[in-house]
Amino acid sequence: MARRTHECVHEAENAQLHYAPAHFYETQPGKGYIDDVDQYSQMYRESIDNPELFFDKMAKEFLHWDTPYKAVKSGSLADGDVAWFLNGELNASYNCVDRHAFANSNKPAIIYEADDEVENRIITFGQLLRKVSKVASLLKSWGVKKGDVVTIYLPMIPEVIITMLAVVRIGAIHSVIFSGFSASSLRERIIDSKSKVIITCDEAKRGGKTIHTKDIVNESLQGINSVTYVLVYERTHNKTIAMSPTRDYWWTEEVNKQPNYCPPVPCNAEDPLFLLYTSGSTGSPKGIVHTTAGYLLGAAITTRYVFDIHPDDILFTAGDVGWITGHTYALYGPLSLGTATIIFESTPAYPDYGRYWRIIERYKATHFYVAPTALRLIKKIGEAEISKYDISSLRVLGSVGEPISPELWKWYHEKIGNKNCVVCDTMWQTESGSHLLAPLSGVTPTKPGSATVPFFGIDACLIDPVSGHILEGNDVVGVLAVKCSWPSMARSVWNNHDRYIETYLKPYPGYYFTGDAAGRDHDGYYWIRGRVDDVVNVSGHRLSTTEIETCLVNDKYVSAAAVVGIPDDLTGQSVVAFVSLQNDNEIDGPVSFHRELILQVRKEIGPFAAPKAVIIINDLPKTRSGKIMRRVLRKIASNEAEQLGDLSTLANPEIVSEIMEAVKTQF
Ligand code: 6R9
Repeated sequence: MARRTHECVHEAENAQLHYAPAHFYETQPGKGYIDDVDQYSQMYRESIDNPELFFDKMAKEFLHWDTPYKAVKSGSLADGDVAWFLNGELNASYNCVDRHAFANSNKPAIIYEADDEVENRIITFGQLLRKVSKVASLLKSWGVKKGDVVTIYLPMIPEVIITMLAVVRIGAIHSVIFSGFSASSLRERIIDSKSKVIITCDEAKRGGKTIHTKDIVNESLQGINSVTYVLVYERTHNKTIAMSPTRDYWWTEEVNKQPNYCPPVPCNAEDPLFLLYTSGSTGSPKGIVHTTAGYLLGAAITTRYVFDIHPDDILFTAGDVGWITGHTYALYGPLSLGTATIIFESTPAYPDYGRYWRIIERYKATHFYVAPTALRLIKKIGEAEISKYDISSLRVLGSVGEPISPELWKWYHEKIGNKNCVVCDTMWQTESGSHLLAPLSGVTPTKPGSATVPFFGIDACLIDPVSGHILEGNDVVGVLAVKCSWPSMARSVWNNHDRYIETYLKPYPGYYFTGDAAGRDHDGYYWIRGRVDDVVNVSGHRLSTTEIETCLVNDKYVSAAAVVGIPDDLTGQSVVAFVSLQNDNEIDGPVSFHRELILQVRKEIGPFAAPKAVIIINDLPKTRSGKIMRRVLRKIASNEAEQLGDLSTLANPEIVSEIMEAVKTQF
């Protein structure tokens, strides 16, 4: 993988440089923040050569501080003790709400596009301040204090943003669990974070369907006595749901009686702001810890410079707030800048494929930020709807979560952008907090399929995975790493700092390891090639193969399981599970058994993790030391059996032809 290669040169040579179209500049509400690519280069150099000076200026310009910091940065990647803006104090909720409410209380903050359009609402900064204050006061009265973790299990409704801001207003830490997660995933995360308070709703609405959210919470809390309060927002007003008389409280009754103002608690710059669980290469999910000042600064500066956000722009981030994209670019980025954010509860297909475009037309959204998987779906099924709407308010089209192919990039540019917008492919991670690689809209020339160049402060490099040496120069492929800390990088894994060090800082000592492979072409542009660990990316959702395998082997008939990700036209990658059985005579019939296993994954982890296929084989391909050779399974399932590579370490080579047969009958 580390060799100098022509592969990425080819990609780059084929890639035509795209400059921002005239329409982008004509409709820009004011002067761009950065004049040209030379200014970017000069600022980038300063951010790397003198981060103290660069980020001192940024932190003063973008954040409101209650107490000035004493030093800009300290610690090192080698020691895993990175800290930014030492001894400074600030409050994230104040930065996202109060200061904008004081400046212009009638300005829209949250534009809520409900599952059913008749329920749409707009919340101004002034209203947001009151709503956040009330929930914060309630939490305070329940004894929630600085450093406590509050779990939030809510769909994409304004109350999820209100609750997150209320938690951080009193210095507590939120842990938002994506509302598509099952009861057992929720339970595991509640236990790991030691949350005593859960905030949820009676039921959720998505695509016209009702989801029994509170029932899921009830199931997840069975036998957990440490949870003392559950606050239930009345999304559907279904009063028949099961409520514990001593633990569960209705939102309207409790929140409405609270005072309209709750003072924000000054927090240390390095106090945790939130936890967000993400999948890694081992089974149990990790609670990624982000801190107050560095994270907020990263969110604010990337939103402004990458997206070229101006004060009256309207940002439509279509991702769920249960993932990092929603945290950073539906909440903290836009609101810290005082920019309106669209919170979308439904799906792109409900009630029809015109939904996204209707939203953009209705609110005159200037920025649209989405994962390629949604674009693939629209391209395949819903393309005819696009031209029915006036979406000419758009200036920037963002992409996130997985690689966007050059073809899809061009389709996005032409069909959605009408060749009038900048396409902005942003590569980053839960752990990075904000963009790592991304063009600055209107400044950096783009290439379809490349997330282009590093953001300020990101000293990106490629490392030879075999020697561990840095690959200098261009036209190289290796693993993507970062040489120095940046303000919004995750500081730890909740209650497990060793795991943080092991996962991110030990693989290449002195560097932050992203887990991705990438190429750098002759212009210094980066081309992401996907994960090098056991992480699969399905529809932009990050899944651990180990977690799915653990769930499959819980079945009494399964003796071993191996899960791989294979390319999928619609979802980017899809999950294929190979299982061997204890005793296959006992199962009812292969078809119902497959279904049972798929259901088990849906139930244990969530519907989005369900394998596309379950293939029963007699044995898994293993090395002599007993390691499963997933590469063999991946190649066969991807129809690339001619590229199986070196099989000399395989202990049971006879299994290969059997697996090929089993795969053939399945697909
Ligand atoms: C923001 C987010 C992170 C992983 C990351 C990489 C993949 C994200 C990408 C991309 C290619 C892009 N990824 N953006 N790959 N091009 N523009 O998605 O965070 O859920 O933690 O996933 O997603 O593999 O390492 P997260």
